[in-house]
Amino acid sequence: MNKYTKEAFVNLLEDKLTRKRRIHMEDASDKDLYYVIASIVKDELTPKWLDTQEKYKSNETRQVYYLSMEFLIGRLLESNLLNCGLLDVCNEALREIGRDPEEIYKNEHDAGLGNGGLGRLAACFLDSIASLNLPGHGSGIRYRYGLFEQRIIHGNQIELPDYWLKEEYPWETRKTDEAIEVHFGGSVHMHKKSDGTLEFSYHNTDKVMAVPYDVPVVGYQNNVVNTLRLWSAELPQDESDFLSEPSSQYYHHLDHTHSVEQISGFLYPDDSSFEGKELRLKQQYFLVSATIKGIINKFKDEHNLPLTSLQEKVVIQINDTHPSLAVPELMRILMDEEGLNWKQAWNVTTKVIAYTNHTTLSEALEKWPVSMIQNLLPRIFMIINEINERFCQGIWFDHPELRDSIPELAIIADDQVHMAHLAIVGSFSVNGVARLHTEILKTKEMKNFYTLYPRRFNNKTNGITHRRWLLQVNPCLSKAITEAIGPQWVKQPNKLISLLRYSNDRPFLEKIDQVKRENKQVLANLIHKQTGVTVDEESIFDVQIKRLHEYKRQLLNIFHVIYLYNELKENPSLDLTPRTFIFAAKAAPSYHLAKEVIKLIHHVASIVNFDKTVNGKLKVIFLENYNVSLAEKIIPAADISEQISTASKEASGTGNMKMMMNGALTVGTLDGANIEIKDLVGDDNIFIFGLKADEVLNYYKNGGYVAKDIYNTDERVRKILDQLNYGEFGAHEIEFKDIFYNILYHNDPYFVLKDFDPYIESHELIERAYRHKKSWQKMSVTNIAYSGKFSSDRTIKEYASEIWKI
Ligand code: 26V
Repeated sequence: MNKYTKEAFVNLLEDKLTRKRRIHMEDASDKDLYYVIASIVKDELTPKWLDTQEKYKSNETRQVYYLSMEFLIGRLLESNLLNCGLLDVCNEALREIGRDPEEIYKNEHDAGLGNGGLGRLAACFLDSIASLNLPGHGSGIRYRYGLFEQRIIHGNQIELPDYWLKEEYPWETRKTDEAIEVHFGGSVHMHKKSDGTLEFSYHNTDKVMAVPYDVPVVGYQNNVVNTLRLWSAELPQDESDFLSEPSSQYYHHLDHTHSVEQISGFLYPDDSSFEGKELRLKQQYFLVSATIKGIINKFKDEHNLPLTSLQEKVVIQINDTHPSLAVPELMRILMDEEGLNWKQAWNVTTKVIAYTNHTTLSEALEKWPVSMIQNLLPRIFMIINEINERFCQGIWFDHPELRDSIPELAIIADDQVHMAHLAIVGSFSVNGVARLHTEILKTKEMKNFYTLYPRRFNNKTNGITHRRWLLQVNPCLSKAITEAIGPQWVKQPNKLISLLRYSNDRPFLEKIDQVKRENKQVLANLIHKQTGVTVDEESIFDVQIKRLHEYKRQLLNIFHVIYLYNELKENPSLDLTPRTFIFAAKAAPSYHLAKEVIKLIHHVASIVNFDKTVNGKLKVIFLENYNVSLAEKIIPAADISEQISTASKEASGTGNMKMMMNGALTVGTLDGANIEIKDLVGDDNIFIFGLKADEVLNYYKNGGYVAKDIYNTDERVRKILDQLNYGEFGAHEIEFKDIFYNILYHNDPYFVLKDFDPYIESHELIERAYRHKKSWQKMSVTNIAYSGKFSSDRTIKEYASEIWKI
């Protein structure tokens, strides 16, 4: 795949710089080079993009549409270069002309169109779908503002707007001629036709244009380029004409005009807690309606088939319930616009739509007020109502044993529409994202639905693209792996298992160790640059990077740090392996306790990092503005991966997989995919601690744990909590009463105190293990070797063969 020599690539750069940017190489800024390289990549991929789409048109197989309110894609230049087979030559060419590739690539603003795991998963899936040469399309929203940019001022999180489109985004192509009209509000008129059937028409709706912007999704060196279609909301042309002609509707329309562009204005930042905001509902319907109309138009264009066979050509995977209005919207189009009857439309819909669940946290479950849906989407509400009626009647007649459960199962109950119920009833597949999570869905959270539809439920353990998260972010480790076992692992990540043969190979282990040290050095430099704190590269880099949430228990981690600090204060000569605790996390803007934890981490850092008595044995670092690009720098340098959620709460986790793949050892609870990591690497290569899921769930059911008992009996815990309560941690008095009260007076809802002791014990084991360099390296290699399972290629193959049938 060596299309260019280094010299040819340098010439190409020179040529493009003069022609496109009218500038000489010597005068080109990093940004000039960024745009020029992006343009070279576009030239490379455009013919492949056209070919791929042409091929999809003519071939007869089913195509998958991945519908998601979030795609957290991060930067694309480096990964597109990699997938096009141009990364090495481009890097060499840049170095040849005295430029640092990294300085160039970082001119791309992260596309932060997602909150965390769910959005990043969607991005990894697109990479795998294209790399596996599967006909798949992503569909999302082109938010003008991505997830907020985080700044920390005196320990407080400040949110700034993320205007990522400020400068030209080179990867998108606007497709004005494929714009689609989406309708909100208005009223529905019903006519009885001569044959007795009903016909529905809509009046006085507010119209919004959904304009697609296509972003290429490049497969790994396989000539495939798929599409991520991001929809932008605009005012329809005739609506703006209307404004020049005042009428009785003038103010209504003026209001509408102002609200239209808000639909694709910003991404909601409150992951894992549901708020019934109307604008969010508008966003969801906007995505769903534009996507499904687009799909139907294409189906009619490309196939000479009746819409009753849509399921032969189309499958729609909905990423959580956020796009679950796909169910009534597809019904609406099939019936009102395409003339199918209910039975036909329902048959098609329930063969086209598949639903992935990503959380069992009750506060995250979407329930929209009936009145809101009724006003905003009157026809959609009628259809949901009918689905609900038929569903409840079906239980009454066909499942008398579940009659008492109808109120819990109903789609509409307590004046709310339960989107998860709608999604389950309206789809042919319901999947969880890790084995434990799926079991909890089947036996607890959605038990009755599982009784109704046992064959619908299935598990698809998450994965991550090893191309970005190993090959791209850790080139030196990748090179060492390839030198040992050959390059096949790149296309078949399961082949990483061959590394087991090297787990006692001195030179290999030393090589791996050296790479880790270099990566730590790079991260140490970044830490120094961003925080002014010097960290010891010989120390254990102990990393927890993820959204800040009580259930993820960053608090448990910082309690461990406070405990170690207290120990050192009491006994400064304590023999402790130096540790660097690295945190990065955004809190939802309205999540008070999460913000208090960020403040606490900063407070602890401000004391520990400058206290001479600890003698550099402890450092606490919080890196602000956690996003994909920052993750790419931290993950290759991690020794310890903190995956310490309250068991049963983390559906899967994917950061756990990324760090494992880069040789970090996990300290974690038996939660989400940690369990599957443990099953592979074995107890000796992971540090598992704490309550198990069933224990946690039993506590919730029966009560039985009293946080105060631990406060009263464990001196270490009491000391920490008192320090927080009385502001006695460190010299300056800062109190953390809300944290104190939440633990003692809300009875520690996430079991931080209950798991404290076993967590400390695990860390003592880690401490001892790290002293035996060779066995640590062996454990590290074992983790890398087994990480192949967590390539999203494996996950996507399972989706493709078991759900999508493509
Ligand atoms: C909910 C909401 C509520 C309203 C506004 C915005 C918003 C955005 C996202 C969510 C759902 C959060 C669910 C989620 O992100 N789940 C995570 O999914 C990962 C991928 O499957 C998984 O690894 C994590 O364990 C799980 O927490």
